Amino acid sequence: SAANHALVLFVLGGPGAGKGTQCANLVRDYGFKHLSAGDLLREEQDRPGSEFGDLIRDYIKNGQIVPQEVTIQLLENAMKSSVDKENKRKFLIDGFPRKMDQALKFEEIVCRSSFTLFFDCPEDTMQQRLLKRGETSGRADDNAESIKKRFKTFVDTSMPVVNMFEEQGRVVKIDATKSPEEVYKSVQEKIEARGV
Ligand code: UP5
Ligand code: MG
Repeated sequence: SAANHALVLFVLGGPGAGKGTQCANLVRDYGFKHLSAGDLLREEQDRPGSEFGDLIRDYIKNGQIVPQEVTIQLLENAMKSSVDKENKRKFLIDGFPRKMDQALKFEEIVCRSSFTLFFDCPEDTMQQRLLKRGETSGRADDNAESIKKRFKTFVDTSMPVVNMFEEQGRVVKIDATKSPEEVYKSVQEKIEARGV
């Protein structure tokens, strides 16, 4: 499969915790391929002729998790293309899996992750970041109402996934409240201690 000999790290954390920001640093310094599930869904939503456009738009606006079949297929395609076209097999899977069924299915049919980088951040900090970004991002879910729903989904649906990986000893937890530079320093120390 696309994932033969692949290295996969999951990158999780609440909305606005800084997943995308830190993934960009890791791409620059460690040669990872960054695959954001949210970015892939937004691309698919806007792709002319997509049969999933309206469905994705609706789920994202309401902070709900798009059915796993759609997201896993997008991730598999992107991984295959990365291997075939760029010969890149080290993946940061950002913002996924955020529901138990996705976690189990992905690890069963695509690839087991080495560990999950978990960005830990309180809601008030994340909310400030997202509202600020919402002034310019154009993201349909960067408004107070959607943010509230995203937080609820994160607590109810995504934290159980993080807790499962934690019980398996497969979580690297990062304090995501400090400056981006300080957060990244801690990321580097902790992943290098894990042999990355
Ligand atoms: N910022 C970042 N780090 C900072 C720091 N240390 N100090 C101060 N500011 C910091 O950062 C957010 C903002 O904060 C930016 O302005 C940044 O400059 C600043 P970012 O790095 O973008 O944070 P990130 O955690 O990536 O936030 P994002 O909004 O992307 O998180 P979400 O998890 O909510 O969004 P995602 O795109 O992953 O998912 C969106 C939706 O897609 C979901 O709600 C869901 O509906 C759907 N989805 C699925 O259905 N299934 C999936 O598998 C994935 C997504
Ligand atoms: Mg992001």
